[in-house]
Amino acid sequence: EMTGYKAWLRYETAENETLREEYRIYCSSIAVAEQSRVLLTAARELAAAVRSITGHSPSIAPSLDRASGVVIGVKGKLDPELEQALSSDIAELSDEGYVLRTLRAGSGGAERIAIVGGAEAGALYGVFHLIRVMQMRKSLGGLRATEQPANRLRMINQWDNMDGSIERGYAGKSIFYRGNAFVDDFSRIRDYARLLASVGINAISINNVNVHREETKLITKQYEETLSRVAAVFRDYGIKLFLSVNFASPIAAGGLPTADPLEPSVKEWWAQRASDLYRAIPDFGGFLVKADSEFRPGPFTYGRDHADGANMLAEALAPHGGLVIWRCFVYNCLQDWRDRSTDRAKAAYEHFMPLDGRFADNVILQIKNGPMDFQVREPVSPLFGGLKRTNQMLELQITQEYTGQQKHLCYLVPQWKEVLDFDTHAAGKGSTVARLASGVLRERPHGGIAAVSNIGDDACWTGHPLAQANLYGYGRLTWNPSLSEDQITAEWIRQSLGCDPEVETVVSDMLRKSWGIYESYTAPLGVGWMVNPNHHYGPNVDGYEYSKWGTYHFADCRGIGVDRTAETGTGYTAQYHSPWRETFNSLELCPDELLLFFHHVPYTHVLHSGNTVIQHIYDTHFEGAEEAAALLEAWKSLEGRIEADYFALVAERLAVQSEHAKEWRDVINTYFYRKSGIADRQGRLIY
Ligand code: GCW
Repeated sequence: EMTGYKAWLRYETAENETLREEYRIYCSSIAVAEQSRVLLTAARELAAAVRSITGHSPSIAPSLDRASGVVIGVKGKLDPELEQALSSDIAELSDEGYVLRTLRAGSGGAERIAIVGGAEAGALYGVFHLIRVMQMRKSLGGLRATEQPANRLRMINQWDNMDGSIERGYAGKSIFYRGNAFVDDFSRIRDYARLLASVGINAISINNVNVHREETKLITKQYEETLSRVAAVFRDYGIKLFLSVNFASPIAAGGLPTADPLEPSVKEWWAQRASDLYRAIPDFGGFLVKADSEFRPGPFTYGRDHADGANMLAEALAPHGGLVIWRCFVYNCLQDWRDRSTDRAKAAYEHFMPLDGRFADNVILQIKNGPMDFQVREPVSPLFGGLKRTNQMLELQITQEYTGQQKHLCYLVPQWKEVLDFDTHAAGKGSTVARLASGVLRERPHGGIAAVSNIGDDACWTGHPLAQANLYGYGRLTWNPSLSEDQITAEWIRQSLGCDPEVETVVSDMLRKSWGIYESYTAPLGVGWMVNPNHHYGPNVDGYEYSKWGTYHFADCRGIGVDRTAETGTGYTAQYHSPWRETFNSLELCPDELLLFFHHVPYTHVLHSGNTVIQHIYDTHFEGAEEAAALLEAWKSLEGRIEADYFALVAERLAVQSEHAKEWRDVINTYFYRKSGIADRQGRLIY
């Protein structure tokens, strides 16, 4: 067994005999009446978990009679007695929702567990809930849970290329492709589907949004048969398949002279592609599109706008119930660094706000959490509060492009919680990103969350074994954004590393602090970047300073930061609703952690913390490097409590982080000492 391969589905045998016996009795048999694929998946998943946790194989049968056991079913198709007993629990259940409940079968009957989905997928999620309870070593007596997912779309975006590489992947090669073809053996894809379904993911796009030559052909006849087999693997786990498409496909794959979205031949071509795809995959999800972004083709070539482009694809997919997910990561990536009037942060809002209300009902705009690009700290994109009459989806990045590339520990659940909880004030108090993305606030027909995956064919999936916690936490948050960080962390640790309280204490502390630690030794106070160009790993303060990418910090001998205020800066702050526009615009009110994102200040500017900016830079970088070293020490205290190979793998990564944090510390501190000429008050070593 490869180290870390089972991730949070380890199903360790319960050591406590009483609990083990309880689980064995409750789960001695599994009844599933309907022979649908997803319900069979659910029954098999539960049987495998019970076998592993209790050492006994449950029987799987169509019904339970009066014995104890687990009934897995779907609302409206239960036996009448059970349907009656659960009537109030299941009344409001949506398709993907479920009821999980311990109850007695008739008078004198045995206690049993009912898992009832609104539809099949709900039952599968209910099963994974039950497995989670057992893995957390909790009693099954008195279980009564009703769950509904907060988001309709809970999606993963793979940035996999068919040559087997993964854009911004830090965990090996693709599990989907090798040598410009699909892999022959889908068993790893199936294992991935299990992991995803276990945390509630229901959609996946399987190729990079930068759609290259071979990938452009994925929507043609050539790949129909293979794709339908891939879709079947995911279908068993309630996950819909999406493809990223090249907007210029009519030219590149169809031999047409144009890809103009208003050209009838172009529309026909896409409509034909769509109907062929749906013949092969009747529940195909739809297209994910990166257009007119970082040199990708798009409607601009033809003098059309994004609504023209998206709606044309939407029209092709609509007859089949498909969706167009259109990314808002659109900005000028050929900026002149001397041009101070252009602000990349403003771009998404400027491009898409004027189109609000023009997108078809089956179009969803996918918006990155921040206005720049997945930096360790950014404000929330103002487009979330802006759009009123457009379906929206939040895009997060699980893969750690700018947060240590799975060499550094950086648990992103706290960052995502901040994003989801951010109150845009778009429609008064409580207009959170979570409610805008789900579509609840604006009563939109579609919405959800997508994130760029962090997995590859690495033995433990994620390069850094502890980076599995990010994939786990992401899924859980898409299901329920109000889950607390503590709960998610505890769930992940117990299921992945066992229920040793010492392990839980130490690892949860490491995870909780890790984002802050990473932030403290990298780019300061929200300014971002300062990484090496292209690969984005490691410190390079001016790496992007004189580039075309619109990513500047403007440090000179007096100060640093980007003036985005209305009065003297780029005016970006005006894209927010009150009170954020005033808060961010004001030097006094702006939160410290975002100060340099919004303001250009002298190094001697005093923060709310009471520290000057320059001293803050020195302090956080010295402390951050120390805290990174302390992560390794904390982990070492767990030696013997964690499986040896896993322990060694994590220790190795933490040692790399600890060394590399010093590199960050010294490069950043030296740079600012040389720029500012201001000494560290504590006289520590700066080069
Ligand atoms: O920041 C950039 C990444 C690109 C990525 C792009 C995007 C897929 O560096 O690698 O391309 O974001 O989100 O489209």
